[in-house]
Amino acid sequence: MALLPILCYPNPKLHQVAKRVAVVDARIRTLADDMLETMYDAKGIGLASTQIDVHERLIVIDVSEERDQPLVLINPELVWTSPTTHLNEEGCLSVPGIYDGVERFDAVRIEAWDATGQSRTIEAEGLLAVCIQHEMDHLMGKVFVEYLSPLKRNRIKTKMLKAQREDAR
Ligand code: K1U
Ligand code: ZN
Repeated sequence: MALLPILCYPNPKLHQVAKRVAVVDARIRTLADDMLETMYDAKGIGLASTQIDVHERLIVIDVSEERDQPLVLINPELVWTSPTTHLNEEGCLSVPGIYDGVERFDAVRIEAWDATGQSRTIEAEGLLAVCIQHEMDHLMGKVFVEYLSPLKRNRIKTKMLKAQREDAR
């Protein structure tokens, strides 16, 4: 297992659109294990492959209190969304220290392959539904700050670049 470096906003690689995984093989299973280790280490509830500069449709999630219910979702596709939405406070491991409200569907149904390559249907609500939508956005090259106003987004961009310059010193 290995810890992987997480790309930070506004890195342009975060806007790359991920391609479908062709086959679930040992490489993909190792990638999923490494992503789970990286997510747990960073105290996140989710991580998309885009965030670790791999542009194949793979996300990992664990929203359980005990951090013992890992989900590996390969080639996730949204097949149903609830008619209602809700404003949720979100954070992002690629935008450390920034939290803001994003409007998301209250519930979603997705189809995805699991780590064995088996197709599964998952119905989600609450934090799991929010996290799935956030991670699927990453696979499409979208970071949650893009839902915010241009003014807020530019302030966040400036803050992130300043922090990255100081870290590089
Ligand atoms: O994709 C990521 O960057 C992970 C992100 C997932 C996420 C958090 C909150 C709402 C939607 C998606 C995180 O895990 S951020 C850190 C975190 O653990 C957290 C932050 C706010 C609320 C709940 C958890
Ligand atoms: Zn994120």
